[in-house]
Order: sequence, then structure tokens, then C-alpha cells
Amino acid sequence: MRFRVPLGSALLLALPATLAAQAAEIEFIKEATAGAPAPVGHAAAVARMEPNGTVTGIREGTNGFTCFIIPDGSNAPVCGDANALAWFKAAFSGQPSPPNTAPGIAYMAKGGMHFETPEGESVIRPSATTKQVAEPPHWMVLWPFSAGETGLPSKPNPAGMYVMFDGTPYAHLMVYQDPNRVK
Ligand SMILES: [Cu+2]
Repeated sequence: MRFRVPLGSALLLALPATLAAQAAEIEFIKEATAGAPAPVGHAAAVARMEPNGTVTGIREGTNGFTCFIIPDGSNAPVCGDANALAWFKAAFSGQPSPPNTAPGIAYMAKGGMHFETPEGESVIRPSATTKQVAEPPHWMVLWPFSAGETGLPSKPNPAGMYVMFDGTPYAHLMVYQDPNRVK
């Protein structure tokens, strides 16, 4: 026997699916924008970034920032300006270096995660000997500073700042300060 769904029932079935998708999107926007201080997050665009660096817009913004979830399994939200977004896209799509001609600013108000070698150096990709290390709330200047030239440390340390991925095109300044404490 063929089961026929009347048109009315089909519409009723379709509606909850749409509502669920909308609810998931609202939840994603909430999680992603939590990466920045509220005034920045509220005005920011929101996007999804895939592990291969593909970006899909979810909503437009007005302040030049885009919030997304870092596709490294950490589920950490990040909100970055246009230079930062280009930097992350290049990193996840496997480009040898970021395209930036100016520094990018990115907020990670919920903290994050990185891979560390037994020597305590942070590395872009995990290996058999690296471990995952949690990061506190911080913000970043995405520009290839050199630890040697600046006198900055290349590892997390009590001073709160260091050059991550020192000596690589993806070197950048990590600042362990909570962006939500900005007045
Ligand atoms: Cu970093």
C-alpha cells in the first residue's frame, strides 16, 4: 500500500525542521561572537570555517570583524578583522604563508588550544610527540614577529605574552590578557 502524505501534513513536518535549523544558527552565532568583547561581537559578521579553510557567511557585520569557531577540534571561538580572517583561511587551507600585508587583530575571549612539543614549542600541526595545551582568554597580533629580534619569548610564560610559531611565516604575538576585561 502506498502511503500518501497530504500536503498539509508535509508543511507541518517541514516547519519544525526549519525552526531547528534557525535555532542551531542562533546558537552558533551566540557561541562564535562570544570570542570577542560584546561590543565587537555584536557588530561582527559571523561565518563557518571548515577544517580546509573554506568560509561560509552566516550573517554580515558592520565593524570589519568576523567571528567563527576555529576548525581544529577545540570549538574555540575567535573574532578577527579582515587581515586576521585572511591569515586563518591561509593557515587552514595549507598555504605556505599568510597573505597579510598588515597585522591582523584577533580576540579569543574564551581561550583556545594549541599543540606543544616536549620542548614546550608550539607547532601548527600535531605529531606523535605533541600534546594539546589549553590557552586562557587572549588576543593576538597576527604578524610574523621574531622572538630573537624583539626579545619576546617564544613560549608561554608568566609574562603573559610570547611569539607563537616563532621562525615560521605564521609567527604571531599571543597576549594572554582577557579581552572581556577591556574597559
Ligand atoms: Cu596563537
